[in-house]
Amino acid sequence: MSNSVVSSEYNADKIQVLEGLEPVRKRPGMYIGSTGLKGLHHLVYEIVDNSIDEALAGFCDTVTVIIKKDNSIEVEDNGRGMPVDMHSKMQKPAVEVIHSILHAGGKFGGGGYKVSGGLHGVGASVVNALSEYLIVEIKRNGKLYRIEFARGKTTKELTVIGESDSNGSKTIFKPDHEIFEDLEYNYETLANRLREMAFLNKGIKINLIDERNDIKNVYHYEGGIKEFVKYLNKNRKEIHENIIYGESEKDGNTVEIALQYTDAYSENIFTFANNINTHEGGVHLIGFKSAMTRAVNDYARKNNMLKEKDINLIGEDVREGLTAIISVKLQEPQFEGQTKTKLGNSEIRGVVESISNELIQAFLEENPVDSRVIIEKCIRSSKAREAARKARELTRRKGLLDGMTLPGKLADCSEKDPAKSEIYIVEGDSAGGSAKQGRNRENQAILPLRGKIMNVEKANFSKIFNSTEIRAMITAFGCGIGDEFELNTLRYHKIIIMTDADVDGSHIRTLLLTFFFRYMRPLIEEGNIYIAMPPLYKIKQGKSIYYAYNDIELNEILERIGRGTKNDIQRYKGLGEMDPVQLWETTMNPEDRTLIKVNIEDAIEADLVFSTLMGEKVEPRREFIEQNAKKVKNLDI
Ligand code: 28G
Repeated sequence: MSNSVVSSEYNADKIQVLEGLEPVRKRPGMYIGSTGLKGLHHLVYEIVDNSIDEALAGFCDTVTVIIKKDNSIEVEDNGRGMPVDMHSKMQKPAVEVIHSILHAGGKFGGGGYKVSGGLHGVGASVVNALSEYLIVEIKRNGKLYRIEFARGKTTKELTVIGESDSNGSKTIFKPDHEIFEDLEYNYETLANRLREMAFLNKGIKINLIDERNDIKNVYHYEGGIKEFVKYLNKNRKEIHENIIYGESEKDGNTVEIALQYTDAYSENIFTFANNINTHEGGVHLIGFKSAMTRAVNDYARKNNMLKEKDINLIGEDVREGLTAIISVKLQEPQFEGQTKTKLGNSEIRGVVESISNELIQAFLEENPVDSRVIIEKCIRSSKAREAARKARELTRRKGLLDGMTLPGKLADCSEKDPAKSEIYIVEGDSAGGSAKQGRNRENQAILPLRGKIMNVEKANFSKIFNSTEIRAMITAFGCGIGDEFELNTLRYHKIIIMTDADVDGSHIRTLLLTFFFRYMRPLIEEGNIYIAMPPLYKIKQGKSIYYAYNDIELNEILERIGRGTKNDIQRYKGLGEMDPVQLWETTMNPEDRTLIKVNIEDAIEADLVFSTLMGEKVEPRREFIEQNAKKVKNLDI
């Protein structure tokens, strides 16, 4: 059970007895979120969390995760070994109780606490319930013990099978095909989470081994989140050398921060509570932000870089180009928000604020060279923002940027209900023309974009805001941008990117996704962004016309209709080559079109990809493209 209070002085009798495992098999989604790939991977995190807890308690330093050939998983740690003593009420060994009772060791046990944990924090019993088999081996008391389960039921009682001169726990489980649709583990998914775990829990060594194809990785960071910031900035230009880092404890809550400025324009702050990525932010983020603004202003004034007449730097100025990790570990985290990833503990806000303020202040005092560069950067951001505001006011007075005026190029739809409306963002005027003619004008709006949109990784907010193409999107979508983004006023629930199926098209798509990711992220998080799939080939045989969306389909069609000289195969170079009717039939008609929903599972990976592909440094981009030649094709889908 993650995030729950448990006894530190272990005593088998203290385990809370709630219920058997039938409810888990009946409604697996309730316990692991889904029975799709996400849920499948979640099983591993639950088991690993238990090893991490043992490490955080100070009894273990190495965890090894093995993906076996048959997609079963082995997790091993060198902790104390799970307890094997008899639970007096249950008349079962503790390890059996841990694996066969839901909420065992749960909330009301008293004593110590558990820090690590997945969002759904469900523990070994849930993994056991959802596994075709699960085997536990324990090295403890000089002995080697073993117990076996199948679908949550004990199949071999705990027995001593040998001797051992070390301690530790090992669990092997095979997810149940009766529960999970897909049993194939994804190495990258596990690697990303385990790497993150290693960053967030400094000193713990996590080995990941894939026996399906002999891939191995070791994640071990003595520097913890300081190294996390270094990793996130590897494709950016740092503007000062030393990473601001510190850790402090108050009333049993620990706060750890690491930050560094780069020459980028966006801010990149990732927050965690008890090792869980708090995507929706919360009190720790708010506390950190106000500490940051205060510490930077105080230092700038004290050192006369801000004069008496100057007004204070605002939060935005102070966070431009900032990469930061905020990690808090608390006794009883309260998770709120739509996806339960917003930290709610109000008492923590002040704790994070005062600890952050102290740490940042101390760094600035002790590192005058870094400090000067940082303050100068913040003042530059402030000046640029002020200039942008003046420019905006000027244009507003000229009536160019009336919030209500929709862009001239937009062909709007007549439907007013956003839930029934969609907008196609189309590359180029000629394709835009075809789309306007071919569309269903009732609920499909068309916004043609001229040329490439601005690379938002290389421009500041005011420049971005002044781009015609970007302004057209802001007004058409109706929900603002950046900190003031408001999803509720979105005018179309589907925003569909329709670009040519060539290199330029894919570049424009990446530019658009980078913009949405940096400045309109809720659109991606809420699943409002889609990619249209225009066909690659048109095959004509007599009067019949077929469309193929990839080479495999082309071959299938040719097999079906028979290859021959009477086939006329056309490879589309761009959307412009299709007439309005063809565009409608192949790409826009909701009855038979294919749309790919853009979802960003992992904002940290996405950040790395976007900063590599769109950022200033050339070398990492070249390396990335060489290493991921295959992935780049689909990276943005
Ligand atoms: C191999 C797969 C994943 C684990 C331990 C060690 C203890 C333990 C685990 O206690 C009761 C107490 C603390 C959760 C504790 C051993 C005290 C004394 C332990 C693991 C519940 C269970 N001796 N190592 N559980 N508590 N490793 N690795 O699961 O909090 S689970």
